Amino acid sequence: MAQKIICLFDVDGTLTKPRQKIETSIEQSLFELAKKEKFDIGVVGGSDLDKLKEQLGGNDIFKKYKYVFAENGLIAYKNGKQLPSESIQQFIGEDALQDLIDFCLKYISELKLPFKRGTFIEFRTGMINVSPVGRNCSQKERIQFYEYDKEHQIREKFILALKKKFPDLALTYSIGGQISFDIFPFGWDKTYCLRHIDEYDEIHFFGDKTRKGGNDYEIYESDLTVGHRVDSPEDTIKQVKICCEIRNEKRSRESPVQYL
Ligand code: M1P
Repeated sequence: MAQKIICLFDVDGTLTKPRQKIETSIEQSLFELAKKEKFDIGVVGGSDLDKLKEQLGGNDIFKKYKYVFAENGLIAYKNGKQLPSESIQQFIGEDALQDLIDFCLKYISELKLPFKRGTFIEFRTGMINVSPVGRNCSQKERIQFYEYDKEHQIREKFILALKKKFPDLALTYSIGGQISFDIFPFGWDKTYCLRHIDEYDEIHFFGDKTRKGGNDYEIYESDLTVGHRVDSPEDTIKQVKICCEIRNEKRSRESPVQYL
C-alpha cells in the first residue's frame, strides 16, 4: 500500500526570503512536486497567521496548504478549518506575564542601538515576540539591525538576561528571524504542531533554523519527523527533489514488480 507522506515547511528562509512573499517559481515547483510525487503539504511558521497569509497567498493559503500552522501550531488549520488552541496568558498567568513584559520593556529602554522604531512587544496567542529594534522598522533597517546583531549579539544577551531574571518560568526563548525573538512555554516550539497530525506514515520537515536555539531545532530533531536542513527557498526545492528521488529508488528496490 502507498505510504501517506506529508512535507511540512518552515516559512521564513525556507519557502520565502525572511518576511517576504513567496516567489511564484518556488510556489509552482512545490505544488508540481507535491502533485507528481503524491505528498500533502503543510506550513509551520513562528509568525502569526496574518504574517503567514501576507507571505503565502492571503486567504488562499488554506486552499494551497492542507495544514497551516501559525505560531508554531498554536494557531492551527486543517483543510481551512481551525483546530483547538491554547494561550500563553492562560498558561503562565497574568502576574508572571506582566513581570516578563515589564522586564523586556525596561531592558529595551536601557539598550543603546544605532536606531529604534516602534512595536517592541507583539503579544500573540501562543507566544510573545520581542524586538529590541521594534517591528515597525523598514526593510532596510531590518537588514541593518540583523547585521548589527550578528556583531553585537543583542538578542542573545537579552535572552541570557531573561533566563537569569526568570529561572523558574518554564519558558523557551527562540530566535527564528532577523529582528526579534519569541518567548513561549516549554514544548510550544514547532513540535507542538505535530499533535494535530496523526494520519501519516512519514512526516518530513524542511527548515533553515535547525541549529540549537533556532526555532526549527526541536521539530528538525524530533523522532516523529525526518528533518531536512535547507539554506534558501531554492535549496528547499532542491532538497524536496532529492528526497523524492531517494524514496522512489528505495521503493523500486523494495517492490520492482510494481514498476515493470
Ligand atoms: O518565522 C520566523 C520568525 O519571523 C519573524 O521574525 P523576525 O521579524 O525577527 O524576522 C517573527 O514573526 C518571529 O516570531 C518568527 O519566529
